[in-house]
Amino acid sequence: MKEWLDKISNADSLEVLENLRIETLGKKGIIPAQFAKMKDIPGPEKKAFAENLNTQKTQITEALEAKKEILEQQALEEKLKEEKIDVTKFNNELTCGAAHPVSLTMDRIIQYFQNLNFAVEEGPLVEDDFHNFEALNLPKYHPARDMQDTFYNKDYTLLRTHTSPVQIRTMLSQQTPIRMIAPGTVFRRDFDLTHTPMFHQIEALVVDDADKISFANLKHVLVEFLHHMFGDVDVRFRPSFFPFTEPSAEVDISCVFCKGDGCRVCSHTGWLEVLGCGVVDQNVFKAVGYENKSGYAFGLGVERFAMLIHNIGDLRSLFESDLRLLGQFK
Ligand code: 2U9
Repeated sequence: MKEWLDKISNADSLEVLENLRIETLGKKGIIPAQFAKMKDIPGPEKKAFAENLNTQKTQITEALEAKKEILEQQALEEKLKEEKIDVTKFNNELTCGAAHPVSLTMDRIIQYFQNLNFAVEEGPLVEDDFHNFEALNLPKYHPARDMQDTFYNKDYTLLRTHTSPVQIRTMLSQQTPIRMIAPGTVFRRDFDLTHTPMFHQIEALVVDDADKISFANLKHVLVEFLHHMFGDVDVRFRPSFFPFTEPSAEVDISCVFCKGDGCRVCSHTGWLEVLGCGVVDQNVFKAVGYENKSGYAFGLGVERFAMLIHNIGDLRSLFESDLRLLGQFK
């Protein structure tokens, strides 16, 4: 017995130890062989024999386990020594990070409107029905509230589908005049070539006493803004519909790729749709308790702006963290 315990204690590798385990406790090992002899032991001596055997088995098992732990620890230490990293070594090829094109575009737009004295407001990503829909003249039956478009939580909260609830919160907590933008992340249940379930919007809201704010003010601000972002482009306003604005318009610029001649990007129309806008619907003011006010609002998708400014063809490439794309924006 002592001979086996010595062998275990002197084992110098996990492999040697495993062989010793097989020779002692394994199916054909010495301990099971002793147990097999039990049937030949005379009755009165059986108990003492079995007890002695169990003691031996326990001793060997404990010795094997203890040695295994020591050898594994040694193996780990050797591995760590081999894999040691010399942090003092200088890497001449260290690369530098760069801001993401969506962040760059977002910052540029925010900067532009801050220079025009617009305040930057923020709000929660998890919203409720009132701030995201009801107050924006989106009644219960409106298709934009479909389960298809909105991520609902179990407790009837939802992930905001636009940044408009920020404007609602601002109007509920502040007096006119209001001149603000709401940049931020929004969520919609949409995933295909041109949609991702998370994207970024910047919306703007200007409110003052009735008749002080008109569509003409909106038009001027947007034409100046689009020239700042895209250079010498043509701008056109097309009548449209949004529940929260009346009248409403969608705004196109002449295609930045073909200069209006028609190409694949603009579907051979010569025009690119870049934002939506309108005069704030009176129902929205009613919902926040504003009386005798007028205002304008507009909204844009930051990813779309980033793609047009930086000539990025595939929306999904903005979300793939591929350094070959991101490295171009240093
Ligand atoms: C309040 C009142 C009015 C915000 C507006 C749009 C038109 C619009 C889209 C552009 C691309 C969303 O990211 S997108 O898909 N937005 O067309 N947004 S008017 O109007 C508001 C907002 C808040 C209180």
